[in-house]
Amino acid sequence: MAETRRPARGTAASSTRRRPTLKARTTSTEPQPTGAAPGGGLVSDPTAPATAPAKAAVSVGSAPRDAAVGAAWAQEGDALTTTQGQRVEDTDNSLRVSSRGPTLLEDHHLREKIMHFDHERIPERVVHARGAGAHGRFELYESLADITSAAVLTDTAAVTRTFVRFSTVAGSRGSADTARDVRGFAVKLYTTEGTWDLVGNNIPVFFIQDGIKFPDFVHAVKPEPDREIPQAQSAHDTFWDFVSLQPESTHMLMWVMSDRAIPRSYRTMEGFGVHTFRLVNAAGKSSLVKFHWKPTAGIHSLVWEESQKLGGIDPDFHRRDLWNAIEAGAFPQWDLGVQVMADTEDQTFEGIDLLDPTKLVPEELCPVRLVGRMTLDANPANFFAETEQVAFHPGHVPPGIDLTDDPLLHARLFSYLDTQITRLGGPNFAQLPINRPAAPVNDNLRDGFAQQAVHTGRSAYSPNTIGGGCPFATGDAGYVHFPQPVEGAKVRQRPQSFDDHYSQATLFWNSLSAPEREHEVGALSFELSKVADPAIVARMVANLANVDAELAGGVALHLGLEAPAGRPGDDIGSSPALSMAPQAPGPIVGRVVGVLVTAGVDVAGVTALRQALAAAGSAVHVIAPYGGVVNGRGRSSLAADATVFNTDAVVYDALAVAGGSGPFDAKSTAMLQEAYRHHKTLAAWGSGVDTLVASGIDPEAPGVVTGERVVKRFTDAVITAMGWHRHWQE
Ligand code: HDE
Repeated sequence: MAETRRPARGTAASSTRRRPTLKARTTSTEPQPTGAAPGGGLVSDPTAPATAPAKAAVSVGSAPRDAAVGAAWAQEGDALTTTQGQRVEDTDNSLRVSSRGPTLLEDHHLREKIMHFDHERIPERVVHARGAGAHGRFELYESLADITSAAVLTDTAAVTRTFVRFSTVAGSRGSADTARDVRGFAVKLYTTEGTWDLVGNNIPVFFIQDGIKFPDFVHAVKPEPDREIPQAQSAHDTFWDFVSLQPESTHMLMWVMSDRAIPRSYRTMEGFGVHTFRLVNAAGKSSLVKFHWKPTAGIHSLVWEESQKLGGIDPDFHRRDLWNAIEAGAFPQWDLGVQVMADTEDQTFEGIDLLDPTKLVPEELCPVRLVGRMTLDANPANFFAETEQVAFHPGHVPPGIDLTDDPLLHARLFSYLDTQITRLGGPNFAQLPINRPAAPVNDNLRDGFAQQAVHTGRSAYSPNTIGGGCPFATGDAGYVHFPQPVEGAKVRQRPQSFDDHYSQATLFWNSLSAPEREHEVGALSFELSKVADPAIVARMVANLANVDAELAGGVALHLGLEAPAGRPGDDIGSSPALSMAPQAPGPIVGRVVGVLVTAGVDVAGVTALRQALAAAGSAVHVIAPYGGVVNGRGRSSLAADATVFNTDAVVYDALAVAGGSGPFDAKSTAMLQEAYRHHKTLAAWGSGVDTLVASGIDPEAPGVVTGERVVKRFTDAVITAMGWHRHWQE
């Protein structure tokens, strides 16, 4: 599609009523054929030939940005028009009787412009309202043909287009990215056999075992209904009231109070399908499976103080990070992993009930088999059209992938279709460009609000003869549900195997490193200190005592309470895979280093650092005392990316002090001290080392890199230090 957009014209220019010369149109103004599929299929591509079978607007492997950009008719030609294509004379002055008189109702352009504006917003998602998305591709590198017939998991030559939306759960659309919360990790894979939505989270378990409790849980965590406080936070009475009465939430609480709930970036989060799904192979054999997304950039978090400050300094921190990484070509990547387990009669694995979404399967017991890679390589062209209007559904699965009887999953299967009707204004949301499958569509669904398709033909029913029998159901060539035998009485009961609510909470605690445990205690203490009702706090601390005595004791100490006795399980052991503590320095792709400079800076040193870090996928931002250009020695100079006035330490993964610079102001000193307190990498060369020392930073401390000049040894040391992400050793 030719680009026909131009820069906006200035108000002054347009108010002079100068009539711009219209450029020749680059696309045809002839009415487009509305092709019809045999039997009256949906023709979603207006350029499709009139006789072609129904086609989706996008195809597997097509460039995502092109596929996502709206139809040419929406932005055709250079002239401003009304929705009816009438060219607009003047859009800055409404039609009125004399320049000082009343405005005329007759002004259609005014009424249409205001009417449309009045309705620009749609209801935000009832949960997961705040999010950011990106386009990408999925490439399978190991076929799972032994356990599934799904093309997306067997065809190693295919490139499957994807769209991912990351989100927080509790906050409103405008809330801060860095709030303590679970992150949604929803992936739409536009497979050749229909869309597969893997609608997961960055935490492998959930708060409740049965979906019927979800409205209760969400009402408890959302702002309290009388005062609508607090925004995007679980640190309040109703949340802790609910979860303290619900031992089944304890395992998930351990995750949400851990560093997992304050990720450094969407790019550094794991993703989990949470429920156990089913894979079915060509011979009809079923296996049980848990899906994982493993980030190639490592799993990293913020510290709590950073997360709180960033909420004010940059509420878009995660959204910006994702956008910038993709624009810079540092494409975020995840490997898709599967834990495959036999589909036994009791659907348990090593005593773990696979239908219980509050339980995980430790990777040490069932290794994660990595089979493919997802790369996010394009930002959305339009946030509303794509990120806001994307509609996921955990029941969107292609043949070869099937569901289990997890009672949480089953409630979701109802909810996601239902919620879109309110949010997206009717039942035709699957026709929105971002929601259209790559596979051809030919359904007998008709009409409804915002129907986009011009269906043709007389028969929209099956069976028919008038439409030549089309579209016809394909029998075994279509989606066949796994024929799982089911029997039993109708009851409102959960199996006994769902009853153990503490063992895996203890397993999680046992698996954490010392700093991670400290953060867990700190987070629980912070949250419970915000709870006004002492009975709720006491009940919660008593629950924690069933997880671990040290945990409950630590929290009680912070709150000034007596540590209650509990009954934590012994011999639970640990699962090292649950800890985020790196065992070796990892990649630093997408990280940002702030370099403090003043006049006199060693420009060549900054340039060398920038080049070395760029080669490792990281960016250097020059932080100067003022905007514009900072002069270095001789005739050299540097452009400022930020100023000490408009940025802060929490925005960066590491700070450096450039040689030749100084003296620095008090804010710069405070930034260095804060980065040090947050255990980040600090670097300095030449006279910059003196600045570190004068700021009270020990140049010999772990994670502090110093040198005379920016040479390879220095930049290598910076890259290695950043690869640890934090230096917890005091
Ligand atoms: Fe969701 N969830 N959920 N959820 N969920 C929604 O669907 C719901 C659950 C998850 O970026 C809603 O389209 C119920 C688990 C993500 O657009 C809604 C239950 C997991 C997203 C809904 C759950 C999730 C949603 C709101 C309990 C992890 C954001 C808007 C039975 C496996 C998707 C929408 C996006 C969104 C219902 C539990 C993940 C209301 C009833 C467990 C990532 O339909």
